[in-house]
Amino acid sequence: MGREEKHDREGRTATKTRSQVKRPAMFKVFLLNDDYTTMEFVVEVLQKFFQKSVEEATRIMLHVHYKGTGVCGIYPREIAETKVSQVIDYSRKHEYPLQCTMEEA
Ligand code: TYC
Repeated sequence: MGREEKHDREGRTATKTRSQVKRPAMFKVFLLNDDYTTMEFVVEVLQKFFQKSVEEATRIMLHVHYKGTGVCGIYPREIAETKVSQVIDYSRKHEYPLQCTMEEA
């Protein structure tokens, strides 16, 4: 019995510790395909805002082009929101309709 009690107490302590150091919610950031944004521009965006190499950026761009959407990265909420705004603002400035969204991972 003594052993069981000790086991239970340890379990409760571990649970409490975990809840006190909760990891932040993470969000996937997606690019959406369209018929007007150039492939070169999408590769540039992936390098500029998501720190991708030209090879990785090209792979992601082609995935989005053929599948309709694709993940560019996974970030805490505020960083994901900033990436979405940066991509949309930069694309508008260059007169491209490129869309970027996020959803909880
Ligand atoms: N479909 C575009 C084209 O053929 C290229 C493209 C890829 C656009 C990915 C948006 O997120 C995108 N020019």
